Amino acid sequence: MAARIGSAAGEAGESMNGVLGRFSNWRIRSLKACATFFYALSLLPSAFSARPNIVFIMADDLGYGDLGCYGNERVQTPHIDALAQNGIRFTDFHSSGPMCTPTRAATLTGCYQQRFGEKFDGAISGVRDYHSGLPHDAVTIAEILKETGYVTGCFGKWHLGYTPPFFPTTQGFDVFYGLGSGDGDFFSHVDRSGRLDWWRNEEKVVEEGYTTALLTKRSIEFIEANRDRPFFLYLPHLAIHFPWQGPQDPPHREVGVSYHDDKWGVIPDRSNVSPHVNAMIEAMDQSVGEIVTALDRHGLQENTLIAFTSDNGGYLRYYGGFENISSNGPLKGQKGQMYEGGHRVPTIVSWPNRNQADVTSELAHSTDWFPTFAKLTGVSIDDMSLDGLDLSPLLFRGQALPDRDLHWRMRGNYAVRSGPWKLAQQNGIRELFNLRNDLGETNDLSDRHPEKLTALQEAWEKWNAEMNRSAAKYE
Ligand SMILES: [Ca+2]
Repeated sequence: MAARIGSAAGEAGESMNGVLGRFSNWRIRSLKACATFFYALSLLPSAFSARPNIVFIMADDLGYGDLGCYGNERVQTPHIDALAQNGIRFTDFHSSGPMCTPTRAATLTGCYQQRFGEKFDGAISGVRDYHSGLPHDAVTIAEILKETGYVTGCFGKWHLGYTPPFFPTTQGFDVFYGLGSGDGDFFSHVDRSGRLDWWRNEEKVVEEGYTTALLTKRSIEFIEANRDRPFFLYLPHLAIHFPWQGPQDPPHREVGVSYHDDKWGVIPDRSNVSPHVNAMIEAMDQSVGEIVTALDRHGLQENTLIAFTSDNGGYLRYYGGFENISSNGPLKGQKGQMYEGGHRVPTIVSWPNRNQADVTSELAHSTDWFPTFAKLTGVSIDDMSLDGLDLSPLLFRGQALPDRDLHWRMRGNYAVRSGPWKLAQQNGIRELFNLRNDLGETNDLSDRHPEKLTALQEAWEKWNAEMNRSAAKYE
C-alpha cells in the first residue's frame, strides 16, 4: 500500500513538474510577478486535483513527554494519540532551536535559522526587535505553495515579526489570524508588553474567546471555505506557552501594563503548574479532534496530510519558583538548553491510507518540512539550496534517511549530533554523549573518546563558519 501511494504522490509531482519545470531556474521571488499566470494555472483541475492538502500543526513548548502517545499518564490526549496510532510517530525528531523564533524560521524556510543572522539564534524580542522580523527575501514554504496554486493560511502564533510588514501576509500566507508576538493572554490577547496582540491579516481586532478555541474555529472556517482547492493550513498554537492558562483559568493581562516581570498567568501554587498546563494540552488535543472531524465531514481526510510537532522542548521549571510544568519524559534539560529536553520534540505525520502506521527512530529535523511539503505537492525545488531533507521516502516507503549531522547554536551554547554521538556545550561545560545507550545524557564520554569529541567540535565549527558566511548580508 505504501509503495502504491508513494507512486500516487509522485504522479501528482510529475504532472506539476511538467508544468513548473520550465520555470525551474527562476527565483521564487520573481515568480511573484507571474501571480496572475499561476492563478490561471491553478484553475486547471486535472493538473491540481491530486495535490494534497497540508494541515501543519505546531504546538508551542510542548515537551517530549507531554502527550499520551509519548508516555504521559497524567494528561488525556486521545485525538493526538489517534493521529499517532494511524500515522508515523517520530522518536528522534528535533527542533532546530530550543526556543520559539528560531524553529519557526527554520521550519518555514527549510534553512537553519542562523543563516538569517545571529538574531535568530533565540527568540526575537518585543522590545528590541519590534520593528524587524524574518527578512523579506527569505523564501518560505507558504510562498512556493501559494505561487503554485495553493491557498495558504496561518492561524496562530507567528513570532517572526511583531507587526506589519513582518507578518505572515508578506511571507506567502493569504490569510493570517492570531498573534504576532511570542506570548499573549489566552483571553484578553494582550502581549507581554501590554499591547493588544490579536490580528486578522494586518489589522488588530478585538475578539473574546480562548485562544486555542478561536484558532481552531477560524482554521475550520478556512478548511470549509477552501475545501474544493488545495490548501496549506499552518496552525502554530500558542499552547502550551505561558501565560499558563487553561480554558477555565482567569484572564490575567490588561492593555497598557507591562508583564515582563509577571508573564506567567494566575498560578496560585507555583510549585505545581501542571494542572494549568495539562488543561492547555487537553484543549489543544480537543482542537486536533475538531480539525480531523472537519476534514472528515467534508471528505478531505483521504487527500490531506496532517503533521503535528512542537517548536522546542518543555519547561520543567522556571525562575520565580515555578515547578512541575511540562514533561520531557526521559530527557535531560528543558526549553532553551542544548540537552535533548530542549530540542527533541514529539512529532507525528498522518495521512490515512497513505502512510503505514509506524514508530520511527529515524533522525529528522525542523528544516525537513519545507522539502517534504514541496515534494508532496509536486513543486520542484531543485534550484533552491536548503538544509533539510525530503522525508517522503521514509513516510511513504519506509526507507531509511541518509546519514547527516545536525547542529544547534544559541547565544554561546551549541550542540552537534552525528549518528548516536552528541556534543553539547551548555553554560561553558562541553560534554560528549552516546545517545544510543545514554538518552538521558548522564555519562560524559569526553575523556574516553577524545578523538570523537574533536571530530564533532570540528564539524560544528565548520558548520558555524558556513552559517556566519551565509548570514553576513543580514548583519
Ligand atoms: Ca516555543
